[in-house]
Amino acid sequence: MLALNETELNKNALRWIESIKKFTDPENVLVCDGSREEFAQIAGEMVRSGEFIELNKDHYPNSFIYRSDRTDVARSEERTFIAAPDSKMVGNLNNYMSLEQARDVWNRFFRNAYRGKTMYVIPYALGPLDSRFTDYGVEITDSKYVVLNLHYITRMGKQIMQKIPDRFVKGVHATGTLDPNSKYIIHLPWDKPEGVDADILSVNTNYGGNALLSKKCHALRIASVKARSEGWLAEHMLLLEVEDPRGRKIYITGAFPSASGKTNLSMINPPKHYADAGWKTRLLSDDISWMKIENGKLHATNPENGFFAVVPGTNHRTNRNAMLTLTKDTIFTNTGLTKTGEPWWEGLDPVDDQLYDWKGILRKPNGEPIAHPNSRFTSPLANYPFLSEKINDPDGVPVSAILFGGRRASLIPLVYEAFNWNHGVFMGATMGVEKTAASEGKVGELRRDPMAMRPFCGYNIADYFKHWIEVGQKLRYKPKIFYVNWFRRRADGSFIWPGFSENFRVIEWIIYRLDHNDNAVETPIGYIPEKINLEGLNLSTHDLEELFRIDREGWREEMRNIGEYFSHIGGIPEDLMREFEMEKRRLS
Ligand code: GTP
Ligand code: SPV
Ligand code: MN
Repeated sequence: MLALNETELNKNALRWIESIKKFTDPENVLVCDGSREEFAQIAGEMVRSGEFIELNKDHYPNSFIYRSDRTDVARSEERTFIAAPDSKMVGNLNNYMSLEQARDVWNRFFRNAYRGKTMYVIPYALGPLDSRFTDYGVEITDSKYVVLNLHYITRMGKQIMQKIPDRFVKGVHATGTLDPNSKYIIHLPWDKPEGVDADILSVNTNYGGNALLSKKCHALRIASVKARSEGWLAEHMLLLEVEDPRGRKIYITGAFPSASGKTNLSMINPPKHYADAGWKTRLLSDDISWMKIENGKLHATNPENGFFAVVPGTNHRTNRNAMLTLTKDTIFTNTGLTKTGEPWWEGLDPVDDQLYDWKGILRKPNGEPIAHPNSRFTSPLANYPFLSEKINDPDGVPVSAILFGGRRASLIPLVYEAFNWNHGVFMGATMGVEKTAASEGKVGELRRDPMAMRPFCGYNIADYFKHWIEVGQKLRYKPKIFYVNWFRRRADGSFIWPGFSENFRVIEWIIYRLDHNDNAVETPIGYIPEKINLEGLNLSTHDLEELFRIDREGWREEMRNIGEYFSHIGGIPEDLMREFEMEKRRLS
């Protein structure tokens, strides 16, 4: 850690940091250098204060459990705001805040917020160094937990300091009281009210997407606004490299809502018979992709440098590569803990002994989850055993297919393909999904989550749809768009589709469709596979029918619901309305 006068930050950045210091009145200011020594020192302090529990060093070296406040366990969409001069800029799916209100929050909660505390300054880069994809930011925080998470999920510290340009994204986070009713996560993508010099303000929370401002706040909400004005896309998407048996590499992105399978698909291992045939998979991103138009193609990169990923359900059968990733240099948030100092969660082999639940209570498993359903692990990308060679490529990788999808117990087939780009945009824009534990609120309820960006688009979603249409118009080589649903259920509630590595069978069909015109059946909603490799899967004929059945009455009901959703948003671009009308006609 460095004192302010020891850094290589530019004058602008230094002046900004001084002004925040003056307003928040910390005991001292430290600029993070990103070194292992710095990590060890802060982690040591957290172990001594009881904020971190050090795990069993033999099995989990340099790894810790952090228990967040019991009222602060997921992103808070209700408390997330976009502040703008005009509510029309923000749209009906975001929470609008006036610039005056943002200034009030700033004055009420940030003045002297760091009194008696250390103010940490974290200079970070989003994207590979020296790439035209890359954007820079500085997060100021009083939270050691935030500092250590950013060590893993961003490129940060000394190597970044002298690269911070005059204009960078300014984030200020204060842990505050954690009072749930006074949580604010505020974005200021456009004008700032007088006296507030920041793009992101976050207070009275210390959880994930609320407090790690590089992630959803910068890499999605602020970046999406920038992306629109500069003609690119900042998306809540995984990025996967698939190598076929001939050695050709294919890049696939996928937008699935929070806790709906991005990390798992990005870490997929082909089933044995595919691996034996020569198929390989490598990871580029598990959560966010930035995509720019290059020579008429869509090129993608991962702005992040690590994982902040869902833990429950992860095991050697479902996601072996995640298990290999999280066994060192990892921060666990809200998992359980065994008496021998190992993390535990639902999905691991049962333990009959008592263990500590996510609240720290020692008890036997009794049906109440031991790990919080939204418990997470934070690890650096470098821990991952099968990274793409292109992970740091300043040009990114060309995308051939875009997947949309979410949890849907019925109606949506296992996979279907859009007729064309605009139809694909319609599919993404109208994604209806069941809510998960990744954000506060009722789990399971159906809601529209366009492109998995409902909580993350920094501006009016109708303008965002228009932007997607326009990006398509600029692309000479358009990726094909598909919709997938791993989550269709039987009447008894069980999943029909085995999921996880078996999803590779769907990927194989998708890749086949990139090159060929056959092996597809046209339906009113798009193309479904004529044949898909289901060998060795234990699916009944009824299951199979269910996976690909197009229930026309159900789809007409879906269209009525989409109609209401579109009128709620308002201002839907004409091209999208045309897709909607055509889909309704095909279904009638
Ligand atoms: P965020 O990090 O919140 O954005 O989530 P994500 O989209 O990366 O979801 P993730 O891959 O972490 O999966 C969330 C949950 O869904 C985990 O409990 C997984 O075990 C489960 N899951 C993922 N893929 C599948 C699948 O193919 N089938 C089934 N049944 N469950 C899955
Ligand atoms: C998500 O909710 O999509 C996440 C977790 O990736 S958080 O960083 O908390 O937003
Ligand atoms: Mn996510």
